[in-house]
Amino acid sequence: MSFTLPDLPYSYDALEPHFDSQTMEIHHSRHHNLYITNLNNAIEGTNMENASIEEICKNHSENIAVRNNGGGHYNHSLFWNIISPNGGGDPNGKVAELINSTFNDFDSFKSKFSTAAMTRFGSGWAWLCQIDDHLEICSTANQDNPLMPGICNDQSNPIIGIDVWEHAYYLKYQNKRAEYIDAFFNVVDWNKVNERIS
Ligand code: MN3
Repeated sequence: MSFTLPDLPYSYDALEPHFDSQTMEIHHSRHHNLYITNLNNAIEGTNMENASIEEICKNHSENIAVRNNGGGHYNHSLFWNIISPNGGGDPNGKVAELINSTFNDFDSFKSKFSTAAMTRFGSGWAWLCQIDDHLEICSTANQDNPLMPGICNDQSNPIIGIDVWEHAYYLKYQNKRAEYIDAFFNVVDWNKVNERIS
């Protein structure tokens, strides 16, 4: 079995003006696609060929090609699915309850999450993870993610991830990562986030 690039559940221009069409197209069709090609090459002929992408991240991150490209595939698949043209606004449902019980209120959460995304030096990701009945924020380098052992809390269930590689924002926002993070909150789809809570 090999991995294939998942279609986006919306068009490349659907997140305008927050995420621009050109960035979305290059990010999905070139960057994400290359991680998949490289992942398939790295697992060909190994016992990873029949594993899920979650199992690969959890159990095979000691292999650097698998770690970088498996993480790249998992992370981008999650990212595309928790943003949408229906995003933005205040959280609702279970995630709203967990944000309020963990961080007191949405603004406090937003501030802590934005700081994690701003202070990740170089390329990487910031995450909101569910661990049982509370939430934790962490950030990871490169294409690492919280499923990989010893990175965040090993029990983490990632429910939000933001890509802070420059390829995610440079065409529209240049070096202004803070503006890109603000824009992310206009596209994050709380209904999709709620679907990830276990
Ligand atoms: Mn990316």
